[in-house]
Amino acid sequence: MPATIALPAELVARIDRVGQSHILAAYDRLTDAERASLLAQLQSLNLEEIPSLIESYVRHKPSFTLPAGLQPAPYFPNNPAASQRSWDQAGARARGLELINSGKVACFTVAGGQGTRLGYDGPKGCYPAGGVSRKPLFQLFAEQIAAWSRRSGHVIPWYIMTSPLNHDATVAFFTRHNFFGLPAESIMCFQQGVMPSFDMTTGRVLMSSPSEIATNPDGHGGSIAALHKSGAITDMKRRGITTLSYFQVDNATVRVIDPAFIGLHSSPADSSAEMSSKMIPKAYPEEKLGLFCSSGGRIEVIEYSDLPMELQRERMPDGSLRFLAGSIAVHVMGVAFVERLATDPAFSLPFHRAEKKVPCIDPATGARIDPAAPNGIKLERFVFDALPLCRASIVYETDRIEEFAPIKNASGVDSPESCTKLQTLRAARWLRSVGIDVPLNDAGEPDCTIEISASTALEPSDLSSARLPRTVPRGSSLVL
Ligand code: UD2
Repeated sequence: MPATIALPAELVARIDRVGQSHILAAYDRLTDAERASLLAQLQSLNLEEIPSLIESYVRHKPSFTLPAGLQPAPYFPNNPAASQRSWDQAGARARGLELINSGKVACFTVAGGQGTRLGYDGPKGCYPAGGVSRKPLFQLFAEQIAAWSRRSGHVIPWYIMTSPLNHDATVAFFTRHNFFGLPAESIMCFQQGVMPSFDMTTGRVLMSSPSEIATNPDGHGGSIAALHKSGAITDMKRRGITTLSYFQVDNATVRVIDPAFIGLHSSPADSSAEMSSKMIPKAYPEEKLGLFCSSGGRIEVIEYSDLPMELQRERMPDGSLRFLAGSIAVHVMGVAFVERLATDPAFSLPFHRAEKKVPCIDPATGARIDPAAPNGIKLERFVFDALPLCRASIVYETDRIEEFAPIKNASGVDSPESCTKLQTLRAARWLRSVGIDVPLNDAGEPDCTIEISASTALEPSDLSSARLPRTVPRGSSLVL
């Protein structure tokens, strides 16, 4: 049957005006289903912004200007008694617990990324990350959320941002695993937006097939708009949630809820309760972590690829790095703050440009192109660019072993192997704190693999009431 869906003349004119008529090159040969899908995709994109995006990000590489008077950001040290800045840890924890126990806190995971570096075929949250149990990342988080829900007497809602690339697979995974024991209605998966990918040389929008524009998720910064558009904010307000605990899907040991951090975030003396951040001291200048800086009294994160290396290498008289505070992408966000930004017509976060290999077709011939080198420009927004929009924002230092074990690469740094090692180091530390010996090898590292389940302990003090072995055998693999 010949296709019948005609091209609206007004759409043809708009596409011509923005210099992208190749998008419709194969329209006459498409089936009705393909035509409908291409028209729907075109409707969802902001065509009119394309020429300025091409001009600013494809034809030119935006140059990074170091903000005037840039300084390292001040932060609350992990040791509350540190002379540099002492703070009331018990008070902050009590304030955080009050919010958690009154049902005002929800978790928010950004899980829409493509995870290309890991080379895992599936949503990253499904990756078996438990050092011994091989529990998937989503389950590790779910068990913490379940434990906090039991403790607080409130079901803690969990919002998960996916992307069109992995939404269905993520939802199917949760359904297949019975939501890891959490009430299904307490989990809301919603999709972030996408941006067209551009041809690096011509500036034209790339086509992934004759009926589909190649797109990429619009970055974790897309979460601010997506939280609003999806109805998640409305859902939060209905449930009385005021505070979101934000974390990335790739960090196996992240504290999905941290009372002291939430308490610092909500301290009227220090913070606007709009958006706060956790940092770890960078291990070495080249470590790939965004850096917390301050300029004009505002906190901001400058990506490691933007901050000049001379600055990243600068040291203080005591030998520590001057720009020390590396972002582990853990934040607390006020629901009112997210709503204020998302509903402000003037609000937008800047785009960041990345050169990537984007499989596509040649629109003239329809031939498939699997590029061996980057051929495309992807545009993404970063959530930390919202920090300077806060009236005040705090940064809180945490400990790498306690809560930063990301899985990003298949091997080496930030890999499943380093993640398992960090889980063991943390478990060994917690066990030692309650007097249980952990065997060490010649390098002084645990000579065993240990994983402590969130249902056993969320923090070391929980172990004092747990049933634990008296010793850990050398070379053993244990889940406690
Ligand atoms: C991020 C930070 C880096 C440091 C590091 C800590 C950026 C640009 N850099 O590096 O400074 O804090 O994390 O681990 O953020 N995601 C989405 N949608 C998207 C893109 C990403 O949900 O469109 C999620 C993704 O699923 C993951 C997280 O955002 O949970 C981080 O994504 P990434 O792999 O792009 O960030 P990375 O590791 O380069």
